[in-house]
Amino acid sequence: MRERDWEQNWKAAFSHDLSRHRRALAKLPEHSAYAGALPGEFVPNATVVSHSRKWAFVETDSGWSESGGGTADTTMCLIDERLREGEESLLAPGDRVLVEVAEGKPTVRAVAPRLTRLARCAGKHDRLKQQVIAANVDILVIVAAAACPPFRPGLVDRFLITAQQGGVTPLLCLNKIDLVEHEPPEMEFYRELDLDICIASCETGEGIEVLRQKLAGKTSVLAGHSGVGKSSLLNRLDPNLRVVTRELSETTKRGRHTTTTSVLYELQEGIRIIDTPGIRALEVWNVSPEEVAFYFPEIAACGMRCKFRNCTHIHETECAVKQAVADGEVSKPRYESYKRLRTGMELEGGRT
Ligand SMILES: Nc1nc2c(ncn2[C@@H]2O[C@H](COP(=O)(O)OP(=O)(O)OP(=O)(O)O)[C@@H](O)[C@H]2O)c(=O)[nH]1
Ligand SMILES: [Mg+2]
Ligand SMILES: [Zn+2]
Repeated sequence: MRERDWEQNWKAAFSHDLSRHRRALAKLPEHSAYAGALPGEFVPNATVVSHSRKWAFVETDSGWSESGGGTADTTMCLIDERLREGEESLLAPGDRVLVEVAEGKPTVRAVAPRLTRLARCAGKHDRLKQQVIAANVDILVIVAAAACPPFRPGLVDRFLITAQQGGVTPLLCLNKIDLVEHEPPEMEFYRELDLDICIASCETGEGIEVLRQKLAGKTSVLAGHSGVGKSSLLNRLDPNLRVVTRELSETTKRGRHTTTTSVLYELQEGIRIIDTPGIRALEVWNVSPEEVAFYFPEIAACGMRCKFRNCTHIHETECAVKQAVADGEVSKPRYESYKRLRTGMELEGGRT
């Protein structure tokens, strides 16, 4: 694929054909060293739509005139190679950046501090502490399927904590409601939490208008397992988008990881929404046992009264938390969600 084609087909290159995308990157010219110093203070003038290691697609603010390649509203930029990753990813869709033309090429030369983020904490061996999937978003739409793939409350719980950590308001979207007669029973727990819920079907269109209203005028990010219908929801919200979607695998009954890179889309009614790749079943996702305690302060407080200082509040017979749940002092849904997170982590090798 030539650079020019890639410029024109960047959405395709970014969103569904990773190998083609990699080949395209391999053929792109190397960075040319740019002499000017990186700015200390700056006013951002563009928003990252999608990016690779060397290149970023940005949407420039109105008034920015020196746009180079790309379509009318997006510009393909080099990323100044002197920008260094800190503890978090250097760029994520939604990041506000400063674009300047250097040697005739639009170049990302600075990244503004993030107001909010959707991030996954890296595993022990990863280079970055936080892999940021989306930046500066208002709402995290946790997409789960009522069936196919099966509803997984553990993942919803993790995302609820992730939202809290990143300063983002969560919204639970239960999709594929057309496939079941009754909601999964665990939904009862979520209804008792102070949480916005949207029941939807991309098949029948149920709930799409409600979702549209909740997202109007906001920047949001879709997250969830592969195959739950994140990209399908986008297409329902705006049929002009034609984001690539794929059926579940016949053999594994799982999603096929169709979306491979996070991309920011701009829809009507001021809806800005970032589609993300579905997360893999055992991906490390953000929560250490200490954090669990931190995000369940009422459970942590109660746990001070437990007989054992390292009480997990799960297997122990004499446990103040379990007693408090029985007495209705600690909410049962909260405790269930705590338990799912703790046991889920133990299954994944007891990370501490
Ligand atoms: N019956 C039914 N099928 C749906 C619904 N929403 C999505 N699907 C189907 O589910 C499959 C997966 O949908 P995608 O939109 O590709 O899922 P995704 O979450 O974007 O998956 P990844 O990109 O792999 O993370 C497709 O075959 C969709 O047609 C729904 O509400 N009802
Ligand atoms: Mg997708
Ligand atoms: Zn206990």
